[in-house]
Amino acid sequence: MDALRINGVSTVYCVPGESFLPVLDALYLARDEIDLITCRQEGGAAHMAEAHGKITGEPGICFVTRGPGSTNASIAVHTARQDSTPLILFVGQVERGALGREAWQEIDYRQMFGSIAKWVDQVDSVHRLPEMISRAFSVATSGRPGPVVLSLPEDMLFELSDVRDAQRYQSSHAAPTQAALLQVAEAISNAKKPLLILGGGGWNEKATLDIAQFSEKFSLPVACVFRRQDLIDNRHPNYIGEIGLGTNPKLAEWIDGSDLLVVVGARMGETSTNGYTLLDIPNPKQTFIHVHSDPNELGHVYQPSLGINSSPTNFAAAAKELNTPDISAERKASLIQLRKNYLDFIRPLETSEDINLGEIVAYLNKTIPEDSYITNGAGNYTIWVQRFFQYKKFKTQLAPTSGTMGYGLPAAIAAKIEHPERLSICFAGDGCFLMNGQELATAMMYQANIIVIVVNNGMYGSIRMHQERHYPGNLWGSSLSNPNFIELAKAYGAHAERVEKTIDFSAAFERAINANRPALIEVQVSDEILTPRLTVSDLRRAQ
Ligand SMILES: Cc1ncc(C[n+]2csc(CCOP(=O)(O)OP(=O)(O)O)c2C)c(N)n1
Ligand SMILES: [Mg+2]
Repeated sequence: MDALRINGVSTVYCVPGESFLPVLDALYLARDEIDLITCRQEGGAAHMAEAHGKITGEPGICFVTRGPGSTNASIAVHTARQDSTPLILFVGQVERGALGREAWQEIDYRQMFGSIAKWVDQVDSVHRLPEMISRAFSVATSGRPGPVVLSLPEDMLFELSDVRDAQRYQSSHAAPTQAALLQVAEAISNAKKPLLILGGGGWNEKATLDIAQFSEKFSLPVACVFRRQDLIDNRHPNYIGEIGLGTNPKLAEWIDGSDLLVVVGARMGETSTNGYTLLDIPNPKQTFIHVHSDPNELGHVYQPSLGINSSPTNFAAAAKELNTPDISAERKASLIQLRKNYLDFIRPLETSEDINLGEIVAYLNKTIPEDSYITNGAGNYTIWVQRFFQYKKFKTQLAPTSGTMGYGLPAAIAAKIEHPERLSICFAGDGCFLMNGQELATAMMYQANIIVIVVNNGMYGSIRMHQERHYPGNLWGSSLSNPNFIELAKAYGAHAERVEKTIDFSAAFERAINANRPALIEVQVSDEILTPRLTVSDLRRAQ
């Protein structure tokens, strides 16, 4: 507990287990300084800790029990890995004398988490707790941030030791050389159709402002990769859209014809390259400048014309100091056109349906405070959120690049716990919501007054879309029979109501804000609508 305190921890998420009773007792003794949030399922607890890590840049902390506790929590280790989020998962372990016997609930965590965590280890000696916990903080936050798993054998936790505390952790980050920066400046000055692409982890608010300034100086259009749209204020005149699962075709066209891509922080993974089709592998035809905090990421898939090992924060701070070059009138004009394409793209489309999800998202976009959190999980409903919402402040988008369902609710709760004064709005599909719906109890218990918007289409819509494409008419395994979401939410003690017409949303939303407790709004949508521009009938006609 001293090690956690020294490293600045003020909130711990858990589902308790008998395997770490001494830790619970230490948390009891530290209760004035460290809040303990007890959750209903380790997947919820660990995702809350992961969201805490996303928001604060400091490792989220989660304690779970051995065996089943750890397998439940593993989903968030994967999320933290793909999202480059600092997270420390502490797992109770069987006593040292029984290790290797497949004792009750025993798992070898080094093997289990080996390929998804940045570091997994077991604290076999109580004397080494300060050393190993310090290392966990350094590893989770340095370079490309990520998850650490520490296993705690039960008998070790009962031991006593007289050991000095370690100092607060320091994270280390690479920075660009001056020579590399000058090469970047030269490449951008010579380019006719450049694009700055932002993504990845390890950013902070200052870095997002620095990079925006850099883009202004060099008249660079800026795109953000999948679910990293909050790395620049989307109202900024240089922001031209998201490269994700529903990329604006005009943006994709610009990328294809571009002569220079400056990628800062993003890995350019599968979701940001239209399934590895957007850029040529291993040598993109565009001049490809790749700035990444992990040197192993440079040349991992795409061989850069210039690879720069730097954190996004150090790169952004240095890049904004570069001298402003002369920018051609054509380039300035193309930026204006690209921005216009973006603004056209986020205008909600007409629909004859009772609910226009685009209009609902656009309403929130116009009305809620800039620092409100918007969270989501996975499913086709997220396409509307990501397309029609403009993220305005750093880390207001809590959305898993890992594409995990069930993320939005725990993330919204963690955000509300961290910043009770801000609105925290979770979008969930009917499928997504029930992956972690039990955490509504946690929201109630800690008065985390979130607003959940459940987009109910009675199906795992995203899967239905893929089925219709590949096996038209053979719908199998993707329909849902739902509970009454209103009654369900009310049973938890939440405020709840259903919206069936777009026009009724605003009043329902106002009531949810003023409910003074967690609230759920069910938005009933048709199972005919797959995306803002695609219906089931369209697909069938096209077959
Ligand atoms: C944990 C997890 N399980 C399964 C999937 C596969 N999957 C992706 S989207 C989806 C359907 C989501 O349904 P819903 O939340 O209702 O959203 P909709 O697509 O209907 O809008 C499924 C099953 C996933 N991404 N994550
Ligand atoms: Mg659904």
